[in-house]
Amino acid sequence: MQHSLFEPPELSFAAGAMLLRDFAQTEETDLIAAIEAIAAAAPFRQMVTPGGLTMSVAITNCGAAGWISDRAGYRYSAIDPLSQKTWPAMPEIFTNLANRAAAAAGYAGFMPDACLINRYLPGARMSLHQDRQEKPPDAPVVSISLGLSATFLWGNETRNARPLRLALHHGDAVIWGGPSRLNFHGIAPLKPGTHPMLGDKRYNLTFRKH
Ligand code: MD3
Ligand code: FE
Repeated sequence: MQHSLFEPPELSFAAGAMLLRDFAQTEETDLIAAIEAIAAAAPFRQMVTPGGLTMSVAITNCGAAGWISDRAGYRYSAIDPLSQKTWPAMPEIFTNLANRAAAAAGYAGFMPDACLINRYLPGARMSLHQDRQEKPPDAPVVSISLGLSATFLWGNETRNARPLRLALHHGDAVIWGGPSRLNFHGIAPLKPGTHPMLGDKRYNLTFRKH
């Protein structure tokens, strides 16, 4: 991805948060192959929110626990509700990438045990929310973007602030920890496009300690 001449490759846009442009770029082929292997065992599916709406983003998980949603609420589960089996194991290249990204942002020793994989097609979005299901709320979250670019919406600790908009491109890593960990955030509706490796898709991996 060609970046603005005026944007540094590392951007600390909020206390405790850091954007690392292109951090995962050299691993793109292996990361995409790993996502596809996970999806072959635990297919992408659109979950229902506690309010009864079907999410536009399709998800799957790998690791000891996966993020799920249904009418009963949002939570982590060791069992995939579709297959009634455990989620696929977290590939070593995932754990290793998340650990290096966290260390580069000042969170040494991060060992994720859950990876949520979001799949966006044109029009899919994620409305402003907080991620508060994780038990150690102090552990950072590492996110990796692949495929089509998206507009990330970054609010503050309340839902009503006008969010900052930040473009996330293929290969970008963002690490969220410390004071920014519980901020509201979301993704604007994905614009149609064609990515050379992923076509009309965007994947986002989020590595967490559940
Ligand atoms: C900030 N995913 O899965 S990643 C999510 O691109 C989620 O699919 C978006 O929000 C996506 O929950 C944004 C960036 C992200 C992920 C988790 C966070 C930002 C975060 C947790 C706390 C603060
Ligand atoms: Fe989130």
